[in-house]
Amino acid sequence: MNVSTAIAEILKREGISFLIGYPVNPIIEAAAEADIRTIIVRQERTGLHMADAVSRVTSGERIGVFTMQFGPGTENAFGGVAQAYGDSVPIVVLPAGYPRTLINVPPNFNAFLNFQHVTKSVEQVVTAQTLPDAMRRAFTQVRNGRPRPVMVEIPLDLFTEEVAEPLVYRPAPCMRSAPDPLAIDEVARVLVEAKRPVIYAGQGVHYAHAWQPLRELAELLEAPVTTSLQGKSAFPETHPLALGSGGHAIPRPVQQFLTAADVIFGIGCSFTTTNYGVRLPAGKVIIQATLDPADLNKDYPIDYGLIGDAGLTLTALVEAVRERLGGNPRGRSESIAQAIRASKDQWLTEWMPRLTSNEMPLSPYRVIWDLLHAVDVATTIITHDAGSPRDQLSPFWQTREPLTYIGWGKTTQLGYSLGLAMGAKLAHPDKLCINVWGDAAIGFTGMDFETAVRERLPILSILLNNSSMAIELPVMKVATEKYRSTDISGQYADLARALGGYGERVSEPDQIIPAITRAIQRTQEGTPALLEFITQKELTVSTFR
Ligand SMILES: Cc1ncc(C[n+]2csc(CCOP(=O)(O)OP(=O)(O)O)c2C)c(N)n1
Ligand SMILES: [Mg+2]
Repeated sequence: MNVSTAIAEILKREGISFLIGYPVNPIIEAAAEADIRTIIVRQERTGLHMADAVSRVTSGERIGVFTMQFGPGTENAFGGVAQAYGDSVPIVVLPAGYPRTLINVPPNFNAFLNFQHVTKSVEQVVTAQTLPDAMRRAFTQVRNGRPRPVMVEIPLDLFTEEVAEPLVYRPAPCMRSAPDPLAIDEVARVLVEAKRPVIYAGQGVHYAHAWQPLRELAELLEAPVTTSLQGKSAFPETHPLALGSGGHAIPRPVQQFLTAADVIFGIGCSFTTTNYGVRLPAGKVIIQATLDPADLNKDYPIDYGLIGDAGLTLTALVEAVRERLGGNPRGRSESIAQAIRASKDQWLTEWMPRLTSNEMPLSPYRVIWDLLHAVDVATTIITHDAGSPRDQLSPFWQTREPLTYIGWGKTTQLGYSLGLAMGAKLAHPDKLCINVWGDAAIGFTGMDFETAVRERLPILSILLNNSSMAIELPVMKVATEKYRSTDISGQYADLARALGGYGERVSEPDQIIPAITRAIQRTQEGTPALLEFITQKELTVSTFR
């Protein structure tokens, strides 16, 4: 068998059932021959975002795979790979390279050289016989340790060369590591002795399927729980101990309880300093439990550390804490729950005029609030885009079930949300998959709405059209006044229809919910829907910085 057929066979053995790509790459044809569904996008970036979502919403159990051509395809893919790297998403990227005679000759784009800093591993295959080894290394890296993109570059002339038969390839193992038992004991002591501990859950909890032990630990310690944006939905946000998620915009209880905490326990998180994460207040005892030692003690000096899988860590901690507590919680939870409720109620009361506003142009907060109440949150997967929509959506969207919110922002590419919703729909056809984005965001990837139509990925796209890059208004005052530099325009419902989907423009508040109902109906019939809400240039966000 030749290299492309061998790759398709390896993908099959790795359980890959769809390959996302953009031509030309012989793997696409070989995959189709092997009955792997091939999904062709309109540009590489969206395809990578789709692969990214497949991995995210399945905790990496189904790895998203993307393939593209040498030169422009690989060059154009950079943003998608960099985004997955920034947010630590495990995907496999299979670029073609220039033929071996040219691959290292300028000015040819060389993936092996250029993707070094946005991949966990990148390898250039130079002989057909080493292809299975390279694929084994890539899948082993993507399934173990810190999740991140891996890449195998295959020079074009290699695809037709022969790999020895029978193909020797076994799927990569997936191993877990557990923290030092002595460190577990010490952290259990610190947590039990803490007067006002707060748990901060990151996306490591999602990848480890550790939602249940997280909940057990929180309930045993009677400790409030917040999450990073990436970790959002790791803990039910309707739980009495839930503070809501972090980010730039946050619910008041997040700020209040982090400020009052004596001990902050980060689980499955990097504590990375980012605009889209909370800053930890000074003077706290910090415990960090993370899979990757490279994240330990990185942005914040920590007092205690645990290295290992979030599930094994939490399970061990639950046991150690339970033992120290003699099996039972200490009866703190009612008063803590009450304080959280009071803080949340006060915060929501402050925001209610915006959340229920009858103004026209619409308040984006009203659109989001109505959306929250119009869908079945537990069976919906939602994501924001960069820009104001992220900060408007994430604090107010209360998740109930794990992996129902795709949060991101270590790097923040406008237009990412469309591919995420499409990839989520690909992995979970039974769920309602929504992206909430602005009119600048759709400018980047909007043409791939056609991919959603063509590939029958009936997502619901919520577009907040304020004819502006509103989030930039405060930093582009003169450019806006002199040259209207933040103005943008478009008729996006028309665009959705022109691309074969369902599109509706909504400008009246009492039409928000009926339009959402109609759009959901269309998605259930198999048609992607885009609702274009005409909104205000809203600049107020729920931030406490
Ligand atoms: C690729 C890329 N370039 C630039 C930015 C910086 N940026 C973030 S939000 C934004 C404008 C967002 O406008 P829009 O999507 O319309 O949302 P609004 O704030 O108007 O609601 C820009 C330019 C980015 N996030 N990604
Ligand atoms: Mg806008």
